[in-house]
Amino acid sequence: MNHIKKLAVALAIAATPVAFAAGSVDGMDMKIPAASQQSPQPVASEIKKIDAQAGKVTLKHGPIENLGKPAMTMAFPVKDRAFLKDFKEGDSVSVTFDKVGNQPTVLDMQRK
Ligand SMILES: [Cu+2]
Repeated sequence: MNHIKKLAVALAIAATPVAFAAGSVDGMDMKIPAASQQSPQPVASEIKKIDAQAGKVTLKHGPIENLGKPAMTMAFPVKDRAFLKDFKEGDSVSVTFDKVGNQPTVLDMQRK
């Protein structure tokens, strides 16, 4: 009777580290890609055209990693069109992009 109890305890101890290790590896794999995709990073861009009335700016932009977009020249809506008056065509800027209502949008723009 007594040696059966000892065997059960030994099996429980042997099984525990295996389950623990498998769980912590899964947790690490899940967290890294989710964190790197979500935070917008400033993107080096050049202002090609400003349409203050429409609240749009045409930018030659570098890769936008948080939106998964390659470098190209295209028009974006701006979140706050009032700040467009501080810029002119040809300015080199750092631009923060994110999706607003599923549309890539300029959140912030700083002259370099
Ligand atoms: Cu683009």
